[in-house]
Amino acid sequence: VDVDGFYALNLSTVLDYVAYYPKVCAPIGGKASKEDWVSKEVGDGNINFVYIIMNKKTNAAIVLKQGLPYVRCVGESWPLTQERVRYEAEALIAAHGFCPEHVPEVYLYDSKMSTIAMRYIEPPNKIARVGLCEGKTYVRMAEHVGKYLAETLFKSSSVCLGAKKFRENRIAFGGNEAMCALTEQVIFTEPYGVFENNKWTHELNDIVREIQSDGELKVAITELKAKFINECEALLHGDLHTGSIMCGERSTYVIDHEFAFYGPMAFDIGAFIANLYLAYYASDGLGHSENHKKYLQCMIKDVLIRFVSDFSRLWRTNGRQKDFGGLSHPSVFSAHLNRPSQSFNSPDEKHFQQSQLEFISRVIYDAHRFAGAKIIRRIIGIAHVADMEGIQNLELKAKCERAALEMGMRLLKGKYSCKTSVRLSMNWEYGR
Ligand code: ADP
Ligand code: SR1
Ligand code: MG
Ligand code: MG
Ligand code: MG
Repeated sequence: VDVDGFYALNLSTVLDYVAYYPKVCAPIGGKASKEDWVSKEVGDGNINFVYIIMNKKTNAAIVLKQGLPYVRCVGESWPLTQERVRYEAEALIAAHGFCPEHVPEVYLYDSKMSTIAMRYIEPPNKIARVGLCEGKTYVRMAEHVGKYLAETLFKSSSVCLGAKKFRENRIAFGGNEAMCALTEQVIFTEPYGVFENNKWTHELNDIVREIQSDGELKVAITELKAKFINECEALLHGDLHTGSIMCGERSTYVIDHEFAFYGPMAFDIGAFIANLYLAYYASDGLGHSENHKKYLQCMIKDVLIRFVSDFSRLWRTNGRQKDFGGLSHPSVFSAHLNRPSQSFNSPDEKHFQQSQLEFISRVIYDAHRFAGAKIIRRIIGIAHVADMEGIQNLELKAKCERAALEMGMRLLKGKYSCKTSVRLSMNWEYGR
């Protein structure tokens, strides 16, 4: 092992590399059992290389992810800073701290080699997008992702941390510049103009022309891009699509935090629901049943309900109410935690619920708009999704993609209201 400099690992050197770090190879039996190790490269994402190193006698395994100085799916012509790996490691560690049951543990971050060693998420867990494309239903996924979103977004926000600590954390994650710039380019800019990276099924020429010349859409995407850049509310995952989530029957893990930065909460929520919409609109083309479509629709509703109820509960129990609008008696809230109906008549309780409702409704509203942008980019931008790409009949594929694009346009334009459903989800948590 060259301990001084960087080199790209391969199936053989990855074994020597792992053997060098006792903490990393402990789960697979330590260096002494190296003879029993086998490695494979399983990176199916767009950007990095991921190795699984397994002890073939015990079947115990670890994961080693390495970021090379370019975008994997494009090649060396698209250089990308390896600093992203540091952000990924730090965000994984933070998210594991916020929500340990849904984020793998990090064993090592090595800045010289741009590697992260982490817990292997074992089969039957698999990438959620793969399972959903096969028509699988994950009955706890909405609940788990809703919880993950509430825990990570709340616990990294000023509502939880207070302004001083929040600002310190925001500065620490403020520099993931290259990854934010990549997102700005491929989600908020390119799909709305003439760029070489864009690609789409040719049957969609008319609707793509419409998207690229619709003034209302241009205003909407410009506003969202400004939100993405300016609203530093919480530590985001930054790329929370169904390819960044691994699921089993009753388990859910979020991986791949390399786009992490302090941004608008709505961006993560929007990414997840966008990918459920994509799965929904691909369903007909993949031959799934009406039941599967209903399951996907329910999941969109359920993840939002769970996010709203958990986020409002966390805010009530762990928030810094005294920092908000002169609501100066936090004891009022904690004292009545289990008896909200008795305290509802107090002005502080009413105003507290009102401030939660305004804040959370705005997040959910923006999440739908970001979802619209994320649907559109996955059909006409550089990076498409397996849900649509897996549809063999090209005419059917174009039909599914068109339906998704039409939904994406409606969502991006923000043509709906969500205050009532947010109020209901908050009330549900409070038992009214
Ligand atoms: P990229 O940044 O290139 O998208 P990912 O972090 O998404 O890379 O990892 C690529 C693939 O590697 C995932 O789709 C998954 O199949 C596998 N993988 C990544 N992390 C783990 C893990 N901790 N346990 C098991 N498999 C993993
Ligand atoms: C070059 S664009 C690659 C895309 O893949 C990642 O997972 C992100 O979604 C990014 O936009
Ligand atoms: Mg990935
Ligand atoms: Mg990634
Ligand atoms: Mg996306």
